[in-house]
Amino acid sequence: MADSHAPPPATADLFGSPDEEAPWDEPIAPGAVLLRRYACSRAAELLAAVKAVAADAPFRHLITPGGQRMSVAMTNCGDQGWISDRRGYRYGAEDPLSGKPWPAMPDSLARLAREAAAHAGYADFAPQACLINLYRPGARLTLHQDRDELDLSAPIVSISLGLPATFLFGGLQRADRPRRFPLVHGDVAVWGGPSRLAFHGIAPLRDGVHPATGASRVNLTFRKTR
Ligand SMILES: O=C(O)CCC(=O)C(=O)O
Ligand SMILES: [Mn+2]
Repeated sequence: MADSHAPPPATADLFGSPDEEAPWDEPIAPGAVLLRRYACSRAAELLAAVKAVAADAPFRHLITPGGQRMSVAMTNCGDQGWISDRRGYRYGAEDPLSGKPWPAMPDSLARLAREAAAHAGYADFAPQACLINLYRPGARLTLHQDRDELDLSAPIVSISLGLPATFLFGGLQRADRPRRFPLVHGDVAVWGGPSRLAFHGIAPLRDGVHPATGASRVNLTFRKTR
């Protein structure tokens, strides 16, 4: 073995594998923060949970009220799931594909969302919905507000896994020019308070392959719906 006496890298003990960085916070607006690499150490567990959810409630491309097929494929877990169709955007307790309740939110997901919210200054976040977005290269989410929730006092917690993406984060008016932030595997975005209704989106995903997810990006967005 080469160099068996070399000390382990400084982060090895705390963060599991030597190539994992220690997380750090990057505030981006009042009430909004990027928790850089916050979910890295739990990514494998999160992706296993996503796989189990998708086995029950498969990813599908929803249709917007305007009749467009969304480029991002979606599914949900939790008491409520976000859906879109010709009738509009809304939350519902059942998966319209199966008529059955959405799969329960795995504890690993709920726990991480709650901890991330608390870390960002939002104590006692109890998400009822976890929307899971699957992006393949070219998929995008145009600028929008998350405003289908009845309780806007709770923040949004959004975990990025797999391929990197560009997060567009604007202001409270659609016309406010969004700033662009790279989001990579394990980053968690939390926004609430004065930023709860900020316009945001994801630029078209670029080609690539990630060791954890292959040619895709997985995003988990946690919300208190009512
Ligand atoms: O994929 C992301 O990072 C953002 C997802 C999002 O904004 C949404 O699902 O409403
Ligand atoms: Mn959103």
